[in-house]
Amino acid sequence: MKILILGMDGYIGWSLALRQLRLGNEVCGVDNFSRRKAVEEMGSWSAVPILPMQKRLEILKKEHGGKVSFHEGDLVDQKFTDDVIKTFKPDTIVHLAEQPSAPYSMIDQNHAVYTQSNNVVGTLNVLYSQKNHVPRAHLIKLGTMGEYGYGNDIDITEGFMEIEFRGKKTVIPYPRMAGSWYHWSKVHDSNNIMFACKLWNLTSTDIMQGIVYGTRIREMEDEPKMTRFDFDEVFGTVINRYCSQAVIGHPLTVYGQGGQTRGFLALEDSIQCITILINNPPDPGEYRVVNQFDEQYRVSELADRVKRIGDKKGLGVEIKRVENPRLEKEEHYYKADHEHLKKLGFKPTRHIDDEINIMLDDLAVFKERIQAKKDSIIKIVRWNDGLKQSMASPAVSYKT
Ligand code: USQ
Repeated sequence: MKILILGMDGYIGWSLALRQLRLGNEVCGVDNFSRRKAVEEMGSWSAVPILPMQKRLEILKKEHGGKVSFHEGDLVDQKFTDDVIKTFKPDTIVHLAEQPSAPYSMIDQNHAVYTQSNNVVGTLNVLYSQKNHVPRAHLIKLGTMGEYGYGNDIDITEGFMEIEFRGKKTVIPYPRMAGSWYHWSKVHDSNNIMFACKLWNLTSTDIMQGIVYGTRIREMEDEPKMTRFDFDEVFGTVINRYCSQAVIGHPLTVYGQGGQTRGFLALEDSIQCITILINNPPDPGEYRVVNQFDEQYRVSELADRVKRIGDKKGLGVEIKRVENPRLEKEEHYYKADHEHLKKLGFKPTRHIDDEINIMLDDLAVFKERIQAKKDSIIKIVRWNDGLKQSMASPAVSYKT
């Protein structure tokens, strides 16, 4: 199978490329290296050192020869996107190439506009090129559980819900109530993809993915094959941050009351899910939505788990409640369906405690790198006030 991975240099993109090549598929990657530049803009770097793409490709080519190729470029550039899709003619397009950080999108107007134009325009270009050159391909697009929002008083379904209104029944998209400019960009993408499928009979799976954590998947036995791992306030996600903080003796930063509940999934299982979706496309012309997470936890409970496991390793972990810079509910109802992937064969392989254990050991090796950029752990991007420290334009230039 020919698989186009948009965003191949990223946390999930690189991991997915390793897995698909091992499975014998042909992989073409695309990236504009915006993640590397934006993390640098935040005064940080990946805790796990990652090689430049040219070196990463040399490693892959040694093992997989001509089955891997790569193009540097930006999906916002219509001609670039069109040329890649027209030339490679993928069976499956996995689109991970977006600005993925909620705090980054809340820094100021420039970062909000960059996030939404980059994400929405890039996806629109992919949809047009899919229609023009590979209308029978399967587009797998990374959305987020955050599209539904976290203040719902009712259960969350997978994409759609049946309602009864004034005596009549119908099926409608589940209401989206996102909580950042970033999360809204994913909602706008979902609407555009749903419309494109209807308009042009395209086939797509929109993944509502929870928070992914972990340092490695089984293909990453050697250090040069490991994926990036962010721990700064803006690009690091909660468990990954807690583990990085634990290894350098920084208190774990629980925002507010810590009752924020989210769905979580280990990196290994995220890659398993995307692989299942690649192998099981929906019917031609279908727009399918799957909720992709395994278990749900409160962020304070996660801190307790990291402390318990870290303390057994002699880390003496401290937990600190810090003022929540975000506008979000700190205690809320949360019950979301996640049955589609299980029906397709997904079986979680990782327990969170085992994974935290592995992460703490892996990160201990790179303790000095985390220590060197420890100022990036707390920058304080306030949802209603942005980042006080003056910021220039986003590190990656954007065209409108
Ligand atoms: N949080 C803390 N302490 C920290 C960092 C975060 O308590 O040091 C809390 C936040 O307040 C929030 C929760 O942890 O309530 C999750 O924050 P996060 O930074 O781990 O995740 P989030 O901003 O929601 O975004 C991440 C990814 C994004 C993905 C999303 C999935 O960056 O790409 O879409 O997770 S989800 O959260 O399900 O929407």
